[in-house]
Amino acid sequence: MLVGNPPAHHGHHGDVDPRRGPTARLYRAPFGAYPLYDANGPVAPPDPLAAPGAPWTLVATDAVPGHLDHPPSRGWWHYVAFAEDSCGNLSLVSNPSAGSLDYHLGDVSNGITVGVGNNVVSDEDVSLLGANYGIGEPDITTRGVAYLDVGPTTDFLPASRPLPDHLIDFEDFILFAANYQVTSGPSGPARATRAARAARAASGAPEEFTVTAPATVQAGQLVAATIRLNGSGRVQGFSAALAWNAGVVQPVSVTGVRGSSRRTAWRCRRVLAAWTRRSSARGRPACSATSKRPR
Ligand SMILES: [Ca+2]
Ligand SMILES: [Ca+2]
Repeated sequence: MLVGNPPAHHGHHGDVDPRRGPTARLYRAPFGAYPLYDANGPVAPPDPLAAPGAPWTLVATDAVPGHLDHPPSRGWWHYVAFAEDSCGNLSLVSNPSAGSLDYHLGDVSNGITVGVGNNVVSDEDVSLLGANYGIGEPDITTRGVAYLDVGPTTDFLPASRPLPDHLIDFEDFILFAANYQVTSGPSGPARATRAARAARAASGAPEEFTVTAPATVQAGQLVAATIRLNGSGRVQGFSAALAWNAGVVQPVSVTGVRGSSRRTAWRCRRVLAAWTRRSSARGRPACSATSKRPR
């Protein structure tokens, strides 16, 4: 069973196998509602024992393996199936599928209308994210951009159910990045990229970033600290929190350096960012950075 991105695209595999009899009746029900799902309170998954009644909707009366479903709206969908014999008798209901998205996380614009996707995460979507990056509530509601709050997901993977956290930040950005230019349907370059990434992951090469800064400074001295990434290709992005000894240095500026590519994992050994401090006293500036969930 497949869940499609409307109007005509590929979807994601569910785990209901309708091969339970001569024919299989397939039903669909949503988990919560797009785009926030259970962000505002607990949501119970649809009860399979309620099928074929509400909230379950009949999808097909003769589903076969590989059945493609186009839900009427965006959501996280569960499926159950009944086998039906030649006399119209129904089996017990199947276990529900684990759930599937019918859209790409990060597809929030079609280039014309914000909040309406076009089945690809591209520049129009990243631009919209950038225009609202760093906001939380009440700004998300005031601007009407809750659809940007796609991350994190239940397991931090880009096809999993969103756990919106009322923040538009790194957790959302990294999902946009993971889905960037990954279109619906067969995609040679995208598949090649994922295959190459998997190969690099299997290599076990280290992924690390380091901070370089003077151990001690004099009063009034400008101090530069740099973050360097030594990436073997698995990490697509990370968020680093900078820290320093406020009794010795005060922040002056931060300068970022573009990575080698916008859409592929970093494979570089280069300066990513440099931030400058002015020391107020002789001592140890203790510049450091901690990474938050590199992906
Ligand atoms: Ca788009
Ligand atoms: Ca978020």
